[in-house]
Amino acid sequence: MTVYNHEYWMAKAIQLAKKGRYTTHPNPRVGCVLVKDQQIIGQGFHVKAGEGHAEVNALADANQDAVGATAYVTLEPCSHQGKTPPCADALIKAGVARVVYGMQDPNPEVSGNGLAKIKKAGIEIIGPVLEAECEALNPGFIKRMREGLPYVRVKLAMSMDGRTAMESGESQWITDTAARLDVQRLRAQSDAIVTGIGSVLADNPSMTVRIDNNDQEADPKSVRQPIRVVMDTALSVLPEAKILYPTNQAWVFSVEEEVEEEHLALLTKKGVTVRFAPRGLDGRLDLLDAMEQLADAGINEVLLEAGAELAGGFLEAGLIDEIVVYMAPKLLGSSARPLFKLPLEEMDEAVELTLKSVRQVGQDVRLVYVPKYL
Ligand code: AOF
Ligand code: ZN
Repeated sequence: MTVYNHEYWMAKAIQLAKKGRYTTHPNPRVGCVLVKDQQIIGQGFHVKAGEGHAEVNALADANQDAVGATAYVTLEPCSHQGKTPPCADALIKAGVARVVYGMQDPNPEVSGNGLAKIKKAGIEIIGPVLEAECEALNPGFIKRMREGLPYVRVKLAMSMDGRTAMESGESQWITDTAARLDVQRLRAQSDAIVTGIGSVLADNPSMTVRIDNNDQEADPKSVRQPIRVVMDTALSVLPEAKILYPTNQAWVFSVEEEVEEEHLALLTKKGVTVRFAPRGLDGRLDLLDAMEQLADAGINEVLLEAGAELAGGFLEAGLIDEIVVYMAPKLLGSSARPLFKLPLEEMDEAVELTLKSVRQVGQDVRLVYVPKYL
């Protein structure tokens, strides 16, 4: 009999967890396999908040009793009564002999308590196993739990000479269809899409997720629409702007002193959520405060789709966790617009980045960077 190691089974649990990429919000993506005599006897993943957790789904899937089995879970089993009962109790009751976990749950309600409960019941605990891979499943959930902030990805499309639009602002279409499809998936896995009033006034985008029926990865039926958020200091968004529809999923951040009462009443009446943020040190809307408000509302992952000004503001505020840039095989010339507006003069002020991945998407190249200020 081939004996597989813990990493082998945990990798299976990770594959299962990934199936929840587009649906678990605001909960984490979690996978679980139950193994007995080197065979999977049950498997499950968390699909949707309010429904069964991964462990409970794996126990329900088991083709025999789980007495003496090893449970591999990508996240520490929960110990609390949330929308569903504690998974630690379910595993104890099922009689598993061992629990191998991928990472501790950063949720303060759990955070070690699940493991302690299981250990107290005389069950062996092993872990963390493949911790970095398990953490990579939930960058947003983890950041929100640990820091009270969402994980922010900025998506940019640029020419080979690093330009995002012509001087006039004309920007459609720099990248090809394959890259645009990839962006739809990035949107679908996000809880909020954030943009600036500049882009709204210039392009009137809808910023909704449009997943094709033939998409190999994301099922258009289960994909939920992220909320759309406009950073709009003076509340100048027009009530008919496409981004506000449907209005129950649209948010606008403004600075209270700048807002005209009547306009605020009109938008609120339509069902748009208008939130206030204080003025930051530079006199503009405090982006950190706005991001804290989004995290408080359960937003794990933010996709920032903005012009150079707002993208630069996020970068300067230290709020960007990841830069996803699609580079098209085009040259737009020296008068065209850059990716980030940053007031830098000297080489030693340069924002250093770490390259995380490179992939060809159609004729474009997708580059993922992490700013080094993190
Ligand atoms: C697990 N397995 O599959 C998930 C866990 O409100 P509830 O009952 O859905 O609980 C949500 C919390 O449970 C969530 O914040 C996280 O701490 C944990 N999620 N735990 O053992 C799962 N989804
Ligand atoms: Zn649970």
